[in-house]
Amino acid sequence: MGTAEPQVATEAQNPDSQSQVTDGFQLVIDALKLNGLTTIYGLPGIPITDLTRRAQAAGLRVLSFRHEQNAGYAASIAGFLTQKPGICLTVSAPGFLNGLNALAHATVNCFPMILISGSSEREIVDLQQGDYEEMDQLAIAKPLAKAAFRVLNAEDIGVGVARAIRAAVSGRPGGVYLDLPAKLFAQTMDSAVAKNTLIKVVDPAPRQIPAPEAVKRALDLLRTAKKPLIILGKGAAYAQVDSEIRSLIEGTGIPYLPMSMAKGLLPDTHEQCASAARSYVLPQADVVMLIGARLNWLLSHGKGKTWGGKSHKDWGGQKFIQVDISPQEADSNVRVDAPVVGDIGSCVSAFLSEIKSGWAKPPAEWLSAINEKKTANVAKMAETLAKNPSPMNFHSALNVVRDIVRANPDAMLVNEGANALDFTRSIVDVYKPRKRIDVGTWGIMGIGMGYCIAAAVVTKQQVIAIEGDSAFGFSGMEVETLCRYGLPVCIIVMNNNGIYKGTDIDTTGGLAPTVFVKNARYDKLMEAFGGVGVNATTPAELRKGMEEAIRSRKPTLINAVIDEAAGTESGRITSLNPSAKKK
Ligand code: ADP
Ligand code: TZD
Ligand code: MG
Repeated sequence: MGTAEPQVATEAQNPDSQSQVTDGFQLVIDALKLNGLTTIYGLPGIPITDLTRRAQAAGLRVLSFRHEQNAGYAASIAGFLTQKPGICLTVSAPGFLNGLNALAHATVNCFPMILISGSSEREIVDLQQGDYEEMDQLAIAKPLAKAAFRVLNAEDIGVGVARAIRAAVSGRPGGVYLDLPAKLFAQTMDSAVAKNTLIKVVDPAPRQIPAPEAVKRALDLLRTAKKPLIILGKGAAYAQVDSEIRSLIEGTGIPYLPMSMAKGLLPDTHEQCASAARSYVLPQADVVMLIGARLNWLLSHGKGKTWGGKSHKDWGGQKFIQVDISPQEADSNVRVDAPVVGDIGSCVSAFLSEIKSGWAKPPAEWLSAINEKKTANVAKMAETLAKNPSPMNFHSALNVVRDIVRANPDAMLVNEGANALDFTRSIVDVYKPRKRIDVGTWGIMGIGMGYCIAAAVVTKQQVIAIEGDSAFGFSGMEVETLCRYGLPVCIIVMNNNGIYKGTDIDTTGGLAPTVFVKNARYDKLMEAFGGVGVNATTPAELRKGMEEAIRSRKPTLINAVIDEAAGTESGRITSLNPSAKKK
């Protein structure tokens, strides 16, 4: 934009100079670096353009996006993958608002993230005198963030960053907003004095040890179970105590269900994995231990027919044990008989030291009943997957993806859409922890390319993204970013010509709101920026395209042409759709 950027003391511009003076820009960079926060997902402009340049010059990795929402989603998932707050950097008002969706998403999903936005002059904003990009950003961020702070003076930058870090990662993680007004960046300070104001946060996410009596109560209850079940949620994946969780599952012999992003915590092919018998184990189980999973809509609120209740509001007969860092989570939907409050690492370790002295495996009838259901369902699915219809459908395409993921278990799997999400979740097995990242608690569309970029940057592994054609559209322009940074991302657009399917007809003769241009070629978008585009109309073409993408590690987009009639409205959650319910 045409307005002059804030002037910075020239001596401070070169971070390597022997200058006695530093400035706000430099202090923000120093505070982040001091705390090991070395990647910024952002989009430059007033007043943070120089912050992005100087951060890069100071050795931080600055990834510049095409839209702040995607930078924000990238930061949020980087937080999930690393247990350090992902940093998203935006300009004021509109850039801030574009980033805000991701901040709310981080808070809702319990991902640590810090949204840092430049803002306009307080004096003008507060008198509402019409400043450039005027907005009271702090007030707007507050209800959507776990915490929100503003720093007015350079000497407070250290404290501001430290508070933001602690708020993001301690207890239940979440999104934190840090407001940095334009005037702050140009403020100068004596370097030595300034250095003293910075804080390297000690123990930002302290362990929270569960009370011994809570541990005992939980295990006593679990011991009484005839049909025990463990549910692993994304909190369990976040905690990064994979071998302890595996020991708990294997040591007790209890069947388990992974929530979507907990898939792979143990390989989905594990003999105790009950995913293929989900609709059998939920209503049948008598004692359920939730580890880092909430009884929200994704688990039908712990009641209703899913859980063996007579009607949709009736409770089943289950008793619940809930392991969670938030002391407020228990009883949020149904009664929790044994809450265990603490960090998952400490809680699982406490369980392990108790069960070391002996644990009776669950009754054989329970295990064999589950196995019977599993075997039948797996056989039914194998039959469906083996078909090769023309045009290709979700199953025949995902059969290929399933093979490729099995052969590349270290690859990151990003997934969004409705049918494209639900079918992928149930068909494509995940073999290692934190390899599957998806739409999360809100079932949000638009996380795709931001997640791909962060996943590639954080893990350096191949990324495979399975995207509905609608879902892809929310962040599609970031294919330029993928190409610019040369990231090893292979996107498969499951192109069924629309939202849920491409066959909807508008009875007034116009276009149905759910349909898109027929036979669109999303692969050409990738070619526009020098990446590889592939149009796949058969499973064989899809397989060839994916194998080549993984071999070359080039940004690749495969337009997978899917039968436009193959999907169902709202995928698996049709019952939540008001009009469909009426029918
Ligand atoms: P899912 O969608 O996979 O079921 P949720 O997002 O609903 O998972 O639940 C995650 C839960 O994990 C949250 O209630 C959160 O408080 C909890 N959590 C996150 N990190 C930890 C941790 N380190 N220790 C204990 N609980 C955690
Ligand atoms: N907007 C946002 C941000 N999130 C949403 N979840 C929606 C809108 C509503 N929505 C869904 O819940 S899924 C979906 C939308 C628009 C897209 C489904 O179409 P798709 O997938 O092409 O991505 P399928 O394979 O055609 O079902
Ligand atoms: Mg679609």
